[in-house]
Amino acid sequence: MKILGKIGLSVTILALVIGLAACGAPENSGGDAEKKGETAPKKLIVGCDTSFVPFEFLNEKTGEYEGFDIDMWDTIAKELELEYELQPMDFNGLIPALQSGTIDVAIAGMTIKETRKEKVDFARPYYDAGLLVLVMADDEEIKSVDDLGGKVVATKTGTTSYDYSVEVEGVKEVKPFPNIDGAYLELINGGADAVIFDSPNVLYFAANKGKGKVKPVGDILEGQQYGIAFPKGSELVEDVNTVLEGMMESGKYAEIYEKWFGQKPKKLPSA
Ligand code: ASN
Repeated sequence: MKILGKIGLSVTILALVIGLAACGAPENSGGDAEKKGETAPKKLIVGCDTSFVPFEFLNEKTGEYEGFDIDMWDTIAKELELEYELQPMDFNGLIPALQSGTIDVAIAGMTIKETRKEKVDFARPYYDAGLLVLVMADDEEIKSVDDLGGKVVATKTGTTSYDYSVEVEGVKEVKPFPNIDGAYLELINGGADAVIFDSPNVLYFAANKGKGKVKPVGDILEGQQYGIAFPKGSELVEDVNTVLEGMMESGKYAEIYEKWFGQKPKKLPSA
């Protein structure tokens, strides 16, 4: 009996040891799965433009991208506990990249329009904009879009400004550039008489890098709204809409807006 008792005890200890080892096993295999990326949270790839002041641009001192769009997305991602990585690219490449799944989100001051809605899904509008004509500071001839007859207009490829420019009556030539900085340079170097582009970008450029060299003329043309774009059917749209609404109610939106545009928004973009 005594011997049996001892054996019984040893068996119990052995069972305990095996049991403990077994308890550790799922943790180990979980670790392996994580290494294979099975349980690790997916890092979203967020496409943005390479240069679209003050929405997204490279801060040459820090080597980091910054701007209104960058702050907007960072706030949304933090709220939704999403990990992400920025992927700056030519504006024209963003929609194809969403369609092919190379990127998961695009935030690039992208105007919501019907033809784009056929290819991607947009969250609710987050910014109200329009278009503006920019000319040289000493230009006495072009006072508005009505004076562009016989003139050369530079703008950015694949944008609403390109679509608009080719429809302006009498324009001699529309020169598209993959990046708006190229269009501004063309104007300053005398290769174009005007630039037509998004009003916040034109105003920012005229007040900063282009100060004293260029001036915006005429009224703001064609009201537009910017939206964050996702691949068709993305489940993120609803969550992002909820966060956007919350940011507009809480004042966080107005705070980010004021940081980049120097004043609180006159009105919030309507959904
Ligand atoms: N808002 C314009 C567009 O979506 C231009 C841009 O560069 N974002 O076409």
